[in-house]
Amino acid sequence: MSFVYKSDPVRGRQWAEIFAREAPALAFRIWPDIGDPAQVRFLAAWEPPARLGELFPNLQVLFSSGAGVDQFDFAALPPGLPVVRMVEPGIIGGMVEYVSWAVLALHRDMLQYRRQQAQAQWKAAPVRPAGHCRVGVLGLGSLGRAALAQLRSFGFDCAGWSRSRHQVDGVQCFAGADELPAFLARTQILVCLLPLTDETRGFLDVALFAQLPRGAGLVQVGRGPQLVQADLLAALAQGWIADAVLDVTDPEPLPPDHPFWQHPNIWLTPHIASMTQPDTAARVVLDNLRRFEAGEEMVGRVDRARGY
Ligand code: NDP
Ligand code: OXD
Repeated sequence: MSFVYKSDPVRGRQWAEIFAREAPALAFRIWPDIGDPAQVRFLAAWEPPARLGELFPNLQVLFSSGAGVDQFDFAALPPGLPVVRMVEPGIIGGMVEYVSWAVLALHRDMLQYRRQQAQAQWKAAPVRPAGHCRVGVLGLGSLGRAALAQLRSFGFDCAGWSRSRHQVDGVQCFAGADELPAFLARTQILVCLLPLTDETRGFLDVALFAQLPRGAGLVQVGRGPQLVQADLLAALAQGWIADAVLDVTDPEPLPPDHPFWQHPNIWLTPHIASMTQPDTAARVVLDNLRRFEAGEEMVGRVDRARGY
């Protein structure tokens, strides 16, 4: 019985060490060294190979090596194959750091100070307490909730929005399309931590931006295709959005002449908000294998019909 890893091979070797220590009976193989395909029961991949069901006829679980699963073509996967996304402390910690940095940067006018420095300008803006700033997070999943817990600790006035109803300590929770306008109307810094699905593609558009208070900040850490780029440029030009921090774009990277690169009100980072950490991820996957064998629910099990 074997486990195939098909993602960054350097990180794969770190997984291999942990598997060898903690699950020596399970052969751990790094793509393309797959051994006998009929022996492959588990696959961890960012992009699964084509014709997965034919290649690995006895595959029992597909693990995403990242938090997102939008890179999977669900229709091409064997029907009924369990799919599990990555929910692990390393990726959560990285996202908490990035969102904290970005929200603090927007709250403390750091993009304005970058612009001023380029003009050799020494000009202070008033410092407002975090408690006077209303932050809203789209998505109350493993990453959204963790980011909100940290933002609360700075004292921000926090809210979150999700498809289904959640209760999160100290966070005003909104749910569903009906409550989106109220969530947006109160949100001065908007963080997007939604998965990419048919419903969230193009979600960050002019209609949404127009519901935010004028001069809002945007942090986009979900997926590039959720943002309508022309609408962001228009919202920035009109002042509906004051500044934006974008970690994800469509495509990645943007072409060299794309207006986002040189835009004074956009801070771009190259999809580095968070990354799966091999040591913690391998242990989480091993725990999920134990759960699978015991017939228990695996952490991060994806609802294939819902797309996340
Ligand atoms: P989860 O699946 O745990 O959470 C997703 C959340 O989004 C849930 O609260 C869900 O609502 C909500 N949601 C999904 N669709 C809708 C919708 N149509 N309307 C309202 N709410 C919706 O995901 P994670 O928190 O683990 O990750 C979120 C995303 O972050 C990933 O899919 C990935 O795209 C991105 N990411 C980006 C990284 C980066 O480096 N930039 C790194 C890692 C992840 P409900 O709770 O009701 O189901
Ligand atoms: C992920 C990512 O989904 O890095 O893990 O974006």
